[in-house]
Amino acid sequence: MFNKSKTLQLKTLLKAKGVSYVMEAHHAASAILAERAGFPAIWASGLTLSAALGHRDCNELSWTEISAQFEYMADATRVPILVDGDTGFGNFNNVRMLVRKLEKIGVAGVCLEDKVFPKTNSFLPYNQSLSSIEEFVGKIQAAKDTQSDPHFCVIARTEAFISGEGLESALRRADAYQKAGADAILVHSKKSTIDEIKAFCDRWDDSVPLVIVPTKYASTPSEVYEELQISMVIWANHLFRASLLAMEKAAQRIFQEKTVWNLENEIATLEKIFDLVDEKELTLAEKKYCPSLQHL
Ligand code: SPV
Ligand code: MG
Repeated sequence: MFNKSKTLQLKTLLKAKGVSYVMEAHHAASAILAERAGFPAIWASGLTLSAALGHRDCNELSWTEISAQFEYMADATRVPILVDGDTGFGNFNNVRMLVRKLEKIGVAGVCLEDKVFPKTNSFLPYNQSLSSIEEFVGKIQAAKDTQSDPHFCVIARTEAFISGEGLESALRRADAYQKAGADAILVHSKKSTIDEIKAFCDRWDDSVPLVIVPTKYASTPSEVYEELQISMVIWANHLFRASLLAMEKAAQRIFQEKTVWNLENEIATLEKIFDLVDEKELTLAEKKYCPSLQHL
């Protein structure tokens, strides 16, 4: 798998029969853990990446600031990174700049959503206006025309259900986006059941693969994704949520108990940190390239 370029790896996953499961990461460490767990691709989530930097998911951070984070993630892993590109951080011209930058830093694909800039996280009950189909089609075309690697993936995400526009609008938008060149359609829903997604799948013509984000309808059994012939399922925020709770508990306990000793067996060892950043590799390289270095 790893002799394929990252862009081709992502495209292959999108086109493959069966469901691929993709895990969220918000920095290099979480990306490495997702890869080591076996996930074949990583979702660079706008929500968790912003939150990890102390910001809201409404484009408070600039695209250059978060691109720096994407680059750390791409450098640290061999599986493809699919970037949550929000609305493209502006108009079609910002989309072009974004795609150029993402290709340069080794990102395999971008997902663009049809909201207006600045966007608001889909699970907040306000500011969910959509851009016109015409404007978003222009952004998809601009992204596809800009990419230099033919395998770089542009996924068009419709927020028609999120905004309340409903099924007909979702289908109309998705159709226009795939005709504009999108490699896949992400259809999002904030319902606690998969009903909206199922209704969409029943009418979708399968012209391009479908991607979903079952954060709110997380109780859906995975067989249902297979039945609906979903191509990619994104677990969009779960590593961040897991770490948030673990860190909160540790901070509270250490503060209350005035010692770290009681936690020693419940937190990662130092060896685990050294392993995360592959200290062993450097030791071997030192022996090869700098044998005079003293090793205790
Ligand atoms: C993200 O992870 O930032 C997403 C998915 O875009 S959601 O939070 O569901 O909008
Ligand atoms: Mg997002």
